[in-house]
Amino acid sequence: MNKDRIYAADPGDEPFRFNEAVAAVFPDMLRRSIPGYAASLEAIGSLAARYVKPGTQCYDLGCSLGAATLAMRQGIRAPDCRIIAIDNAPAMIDRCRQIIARDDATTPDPVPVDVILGDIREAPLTNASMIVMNYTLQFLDLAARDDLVARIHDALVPGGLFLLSEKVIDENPYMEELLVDLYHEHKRRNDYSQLEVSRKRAALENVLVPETVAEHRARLDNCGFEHTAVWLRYFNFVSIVAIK
Ligand code: GEK
Repeated sequence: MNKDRIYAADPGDEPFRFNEAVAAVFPDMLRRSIPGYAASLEAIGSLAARYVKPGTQCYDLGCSLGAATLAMRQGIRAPDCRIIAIDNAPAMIDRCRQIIARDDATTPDPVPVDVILGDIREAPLTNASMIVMNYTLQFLDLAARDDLVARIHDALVPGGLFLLSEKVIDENPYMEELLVDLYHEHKRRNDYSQLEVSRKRAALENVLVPETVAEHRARLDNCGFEHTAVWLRYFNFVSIVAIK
């Protein structure tokens, strides 16, 4: 695994982008930067085994290198399913296609996967029993979020599942400061320098826009999801499961 040293160098005013340099170190970046990331993938596999229904589609929106797609593929027990993995970063999609092709070659009777270069704000969604957005909604402009989550709800069959993982902000400024501080300490333990942590933070400003857990839950409720629960929280990173 290539080590993420992107912010060891000064990026100047350049905002964070999902380019080739990021794609090349991405597995290491997520493992060291997102507390709970491995747990999110494990749960995606378990939930796929329970919720994916025969003859339906699964979507991985903002798939990057396809880690959640592979977790769904390993979990799915139902026949005649298809996974559609979408990302708008060419560097991610090129590598994702290679990773899925390698998995195709080693998995007996693999669930078919379509890897699509495209914007999830415009992607058609239909006949889905499971839709995953693992740390991706946070990168969309706020105005587009309601519409996409409403379309996700509409695309799900009854009893279908939406898994939403996000970085969040706490409504209590004292707690927000504490959680950010603990998170930065966690990154320091994972071998990011203080300078790397602060440069990445600055580069993500206005690129990753977090909301509160209450805002996420209200959006899911407004879109008509029957049941929602936060099943994972680790500092300011959460994962929510919502059932139609
Ligand atoms: C994982 N889910 O490993 N349309 C399509 N893709 C987008 C858009 C958009 N409008 N905006 C951002 N992305 C993955 C990790 S990473 C999370 C997801 C992170 C894509 C972007 O190109 C990137 O690949 C992904 O969303 C977010 O489980 O880097 O913190």
